[in-house]
Amino acid sequence: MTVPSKPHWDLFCRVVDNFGDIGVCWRLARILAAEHGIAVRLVVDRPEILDRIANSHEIYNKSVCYHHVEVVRWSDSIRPSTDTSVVVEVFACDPPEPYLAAMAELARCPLWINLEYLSAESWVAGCHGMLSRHPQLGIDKLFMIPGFDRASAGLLRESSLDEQRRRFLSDPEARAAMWCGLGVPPPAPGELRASLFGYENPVVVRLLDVLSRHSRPVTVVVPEGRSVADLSRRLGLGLARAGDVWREGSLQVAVVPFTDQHSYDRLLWCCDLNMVRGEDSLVRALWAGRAMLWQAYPQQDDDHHAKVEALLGRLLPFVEPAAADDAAALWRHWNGMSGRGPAWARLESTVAALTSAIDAWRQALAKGPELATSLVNAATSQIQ
Ligand code: TRH
Repeated sequence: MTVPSKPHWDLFCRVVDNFGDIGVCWRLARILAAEHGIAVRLVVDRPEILDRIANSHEIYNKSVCYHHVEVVRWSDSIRPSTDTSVVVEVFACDPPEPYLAAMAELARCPLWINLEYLSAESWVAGCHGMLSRHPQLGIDKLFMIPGFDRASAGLLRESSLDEQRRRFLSDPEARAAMWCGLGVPPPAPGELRASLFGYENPVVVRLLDVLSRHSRPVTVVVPEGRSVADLSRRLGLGLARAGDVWREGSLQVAVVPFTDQHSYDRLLWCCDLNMVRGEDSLVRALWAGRAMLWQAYPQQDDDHHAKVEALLGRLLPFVEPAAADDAAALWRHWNGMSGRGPAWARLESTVAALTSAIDAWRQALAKGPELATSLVNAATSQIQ
């Protein structure tokens, strides 16, 4: 009996900025390999960035394989093999032209997918699943757009995620070990614990000011990175690296190491309020089901405001009506948008309302499409 060979997929990733590009690619690659039995080759222009989120200390001067994903450095000499069945370019990153030309010459041209950025906006329904033809090579590229409903490709989500989260949260020793690894004591009874992963944001200082006068103790845990640098500058402090702590009134701000994706998930699961940004940490905070404040990647001419409005439009139906205005005002203010300022005095009840809302939204989203499965389904229907 011959064992059917694994399907071979190539994923192309350019690290434009930050961790979002590689973060999404790495997560997608792992799910495809682990849950769909696909042999994945991840072609990335800056594989060393993967070290930060994959917790590996490999040197990337040759291809390496971990979690059953082959990681290779982007080069113009890369070619598809006769086994390559799907090519995913992530975020319109333009695979090398010689690669595309070689693809067009194969006896069976692979399915070519452009995986777009996540969006909550309504245009997704009209664009997801569209084809675009390469002007010279005559091969089609299929647009797959992640999103929040069935008219999109859905959201990345490991099939065992809920179970992992449930097991972790019901294991006090595992939680204590996680806090110990981050160098922060576990939350004291009655404490509000928050995580902060953002871009530069003037509102953070105002929030910290409010939290320093909060009715109960608050710890804000900040992974090393842009938020820490921003805080140091704004507060005029030497708050710079993991282990640094700043205290004022009821508030303490603790800088923790930037961890791998799995450890970051666990931090999100354990916090009462998660301040996240971009794309992948937004989705992870949703799956954590705790109160969440999202900072959109700032764009020229405030183009990101429409993204905030679109996401709010999907969140607000889950927020209890009495708290909806406060929640919306807080989210808009956090993103530098005009309008009514947040009701800081009602922060506690806004966070409580957001907790219920995000958890209800999480459950609804879990019934919707899963992104890696959507790509696999697209590949399967092309082969049939
Ligand atoms: O890093 P980001 O700001 O990436 C952004 C967005 O993707 C945005 O859409 C894109 O246009 C821009 O880059 C260029 O935020 P994001 O998407 O949340 O990615 C962060 C990744 O880092 C995510 O996979 C989670 C991971 N992470 C860790 O692994 N460990 C950590 O300690 C933290 C804080 C994050």
